[in-house]
Order: sequence, then structure tokens, then C-alpha cells
Amino acid sequence: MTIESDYKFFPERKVTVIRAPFNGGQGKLGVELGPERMIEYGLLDDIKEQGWSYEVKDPLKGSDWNAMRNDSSDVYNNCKRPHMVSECCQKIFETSTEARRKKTFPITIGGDHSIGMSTLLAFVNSHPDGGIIWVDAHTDINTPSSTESGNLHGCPVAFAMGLDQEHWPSHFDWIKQLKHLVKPSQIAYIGLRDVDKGERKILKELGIAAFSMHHVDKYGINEVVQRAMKAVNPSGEAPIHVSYDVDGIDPQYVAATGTPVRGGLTLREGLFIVEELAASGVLAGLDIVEVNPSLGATEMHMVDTVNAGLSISRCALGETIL
Ligand SMILES: [Mn+2]
Repeated sequence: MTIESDYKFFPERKVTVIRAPFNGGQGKLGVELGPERMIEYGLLDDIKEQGWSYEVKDPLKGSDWNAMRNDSSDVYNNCKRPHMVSECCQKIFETSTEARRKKTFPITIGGDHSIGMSTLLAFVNSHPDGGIIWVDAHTDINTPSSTESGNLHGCPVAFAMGLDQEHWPSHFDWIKQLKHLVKPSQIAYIGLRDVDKGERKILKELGIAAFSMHHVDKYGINEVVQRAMKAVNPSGEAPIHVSYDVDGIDPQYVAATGTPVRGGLTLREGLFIVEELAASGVLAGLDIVEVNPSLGATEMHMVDTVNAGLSISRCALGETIL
């Protein structure tokens, strides 16, 4: 059932679905199939059913990403494929910015989480006072210097915040030209359980609101969500964007993802976050990333994971249980 919760920033209830079939920020093939599979399993019908109209954008169409992925010269120090990641992210940034200009609700479907830099930057350049909730097992705030794996899907928050700019590959110079970057006070994490040493240091130094699984256990998911919303949106009036890595949810429910970590959110806790944000009336954008239909030991793992992504999207658009 859908309650006509008023979406303060989207009175016309229009969604822009941004397909981001991107895999360059990490090592595993298959995550580029996420958008296709989610659409095949009913994403667009779900959007209509929740009372929204939609358009679909495909900013990466026409680029030979396979060739870019296999370009072995695309490295910078430890960072893998900076050229590919930057170029893709810039395209998604432009599409996302356009969606915001038209006052539509952007739902960006990954692909790996590197694309989070694009959606966050488009968001804060449209809403400099906006808040961001990053649901994830990981903080994804490594910098090009601190990353151990060199996989840039572990770095999008650092790029969106402009951290460690002096060590950035030059491909990312477009970010330095933007008027607004994400400020530490604008972002809160929920679901953390695998944070690198260097990342822990950054969180502490910048005073970023971070709610780990320990906090979820201790206070309960409701209290954690309320605190996260308060941290990034003290007035309660500003828009909130959610970047949702499905690996925030426990692999028991979401197995078909590239970097699963046990001890995560239950499916209900994961959906509650989005239900609560939707009910607040200030939800203003969603990324669903790291669905990898090629992973998981069985077909059922893939189906469960895709369906979890679809449930997240429906809850964000207003689906409630009663
Ligand atoms: Mn992530």
C-alpha cells in the first residue's frame, strides 16, 4: 500500500532513473549487469505503482567501457582505472545534475559504488544545504593515497569531499572546478562493519557521523536513523540523498554483491531506513549500487539480491506495509 506522503521537493512525483552499468571501480565482472537485471525484475513498473512517472537515462551508453576496462595503462600509483572511473562519473554527474535541474527524483542504479561521487556532487551542487545518508558495510572514504586495494569504489566519498586533492590523478580535476563539495557535517553512515585504519582516522579527524552495526545493536535501528537524520539535517527541512550500497544488508539476504561482510543489517532494518526517510518528506534521491547478478552461489542469491534492491527503491518512493 502506498500512502501519499508528501515529497516536499517533488510535488510532481517524477523520477529520473539513471542507469549506471559500471564496473571500473572494482575487480569483479558482473556488477555492470545490475541495472539491466533490476529493470528486468520490475523496477519501472514498481515506480509507476507507487504513483510516480519516470524517464530513463543512460549516460554511459555508446562508450566502449570494456576496452577502457582492459586498458592496462590506466593506473596512477596504486589507483586502478582512474581515467575510466573519472570519465564515467563525470557523465553520470551531468545526467544527475540535469535530473535535479528538472526537479525530478533521481534513482541511480549501479554498477559499483564509485558512481557515488557523481550523485553526491550533483546533489550538493543543487542543494548546498542538503544531507547525505550512506548505507554501507564500508565507509568508501579512502583517498588515492590511503587505498590499499587501489579499487576506486572504496574512494567515492573522499572524492566528493575533496580530500587529499594534491594526490589525485589529474583525471579528477573536473571535481576541483565545482562550486560545492560535500562537507563532513553533511554525511552520516549507517551499517558500517569493515572500516580501514586510514578511514577510521579520517572519520575521527573530520568528526563525521558514523553509525556502525555496534550502534544498531546498541540503540536499535530507529534511534540510529533518527540520529543520522538529525546529524545531516538538523532543521529537518533540508533534502536528504541516500546512497545505498546493498552490502549494508547482511549477506544472508544480499549475497550477490562484490564485497559482502557478515554481521550486517537485517532486510527489515535495511528497509526501515528508507521507509523512515520517505516518511520524513525530505527524501530527495537514491543510489542503489553493488548488485552483482553474476555473484552468489545459487540463482536464488541473485534473485534475493535484485529483489532487495527493488524493495529499497519502492520504500524510497513511498511503499509502506499498511
Ligand atoms: Mn559502498
